[in-house]
Amino acid sequence: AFEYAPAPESRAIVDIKPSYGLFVNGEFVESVDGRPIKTVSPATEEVLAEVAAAGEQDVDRAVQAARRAYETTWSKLPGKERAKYLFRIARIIQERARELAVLETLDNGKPIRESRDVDIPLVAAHFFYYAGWADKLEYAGFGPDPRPLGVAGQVIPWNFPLLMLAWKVAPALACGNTVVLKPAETTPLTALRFAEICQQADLPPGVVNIVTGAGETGSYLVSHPGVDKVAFTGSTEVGKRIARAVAGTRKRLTLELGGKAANIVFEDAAVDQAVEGIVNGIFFNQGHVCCAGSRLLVQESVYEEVLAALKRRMATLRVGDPLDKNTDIGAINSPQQLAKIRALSEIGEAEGAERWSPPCELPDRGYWFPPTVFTGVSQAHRIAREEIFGPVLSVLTFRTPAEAVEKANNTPYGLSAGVWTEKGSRILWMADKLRAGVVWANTFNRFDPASPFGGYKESGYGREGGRHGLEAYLDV
Ligand code: TXE
Repeated sequence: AFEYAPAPESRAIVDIKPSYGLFVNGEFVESVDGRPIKTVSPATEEVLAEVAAAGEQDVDRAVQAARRAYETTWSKLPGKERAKYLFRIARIIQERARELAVLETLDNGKPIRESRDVDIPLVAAHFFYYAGWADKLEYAGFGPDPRPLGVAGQVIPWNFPLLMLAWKVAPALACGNTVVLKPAETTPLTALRFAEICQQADLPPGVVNIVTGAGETGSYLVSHPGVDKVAFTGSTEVGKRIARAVAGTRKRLTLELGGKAANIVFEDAAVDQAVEGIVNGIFFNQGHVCCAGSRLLVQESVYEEVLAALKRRMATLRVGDPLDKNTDIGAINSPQQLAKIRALSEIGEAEGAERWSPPCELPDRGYWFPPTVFTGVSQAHRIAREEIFGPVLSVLTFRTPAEAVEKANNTPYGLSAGVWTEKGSRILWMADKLRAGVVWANTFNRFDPASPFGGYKESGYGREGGRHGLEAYLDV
């Protein structure tokens, strides 16, 4: 088998300052009423930098800067002018892709292969895609004269830090809105680097503002009366809290929340291909993926065969240094997330499911969890119902397509699902019955900026990506 040269991507190619301020009105500024917090490399526990946890006054300054930029420049620019800036940002992201990939891997813990081949290329693709829409909004089918909403307050999680920024910032700017974005407290560094990219692209001051910090900063932002639209990706619990905070105001809201996706393998599926999809579905990005295929539903007649092949494949996965190009599974993003994964796994055992991981040596420092599969899982088990958000797969079985649908839909979530079968008619039948925003067939975790993404039920509302992603940022 072909192997990459094991030379790790050097962190020397990224210059990380010891501390960062907030990005307000086109400049890095000191926090007025915040406090310093540290961001740590989850693979080594090394402190990477100190950033500010922005206070209420900091957030207010950022929202005011965004409002001024909205009223004086950005909403007045013709779409083709906004497009020029977005194309410029997209090109700079491509030029600085290596640096961004290494920085993302350092701050988040994800394998360099993923940040290099998935995250950063998709970030650039989103800016290119929405740059293309900026001068064509009247053709988007929303009516002749769509208008921007104003100032967007955007709160994002730590699992795809720069990609979630792109999903939110690119459509907002394309439509003529300005932005105040809060990255997650454990992964602020690529958002701050994006601020530098905005400067490099000569984006008018105040069009993009970045306020770092934790939940408190996020709650100042979403409750600020100067914010016209709130966009959130994160836990269902915080999503509900934000929905309550926004209720009774003029603010528009889109929410992209948790998931508990079923990856459904029928007896006529190509087993090797399905196993690749199962592995990708749950071990990609350490399973820190809202649409992860965390429940495997296998047709009873092929259960033994699929499980044996899955275990053989899991035994080849390499866990370790995220900067090593051979690594498949990197570090768990934070001690809190590791504790949650451990706790739910212990609950899985206590409830009677059988736990298996291939032998694998985990590094001494940092936060790690081995690829893990639970068999003998019933629908009542917590590991079959709750989002674990880690490299942990729960396996259930079914006999008929109807039973597969019933089990797949038996969750409060509805973000994604996967179907593995050689039968085209069955794919269409399943896609029709599954209550999930995305249904993948004979593949998993495929993303494209042209394709809308979002949930049913408690996975949230609104769509990001594609033409539908524009809707969240326009009045029609
Ligand atoms: O999420 P939070 P956490 C799920 C996953 C994970 C769990 C907890 O199951 O184990 O959530 O992760 C900001 N007002 N997902 O605690 O708290 C916070 O600072 C405004 C699924 O990290 O939801 C961060 O920027 N903002 C998910 C962002 O919300 C608040 C991705 C997400 O953090 C806030 C992440 C408040 N009151 C976790 N409290 C997905 N759908 O992809 C926190 N924040």
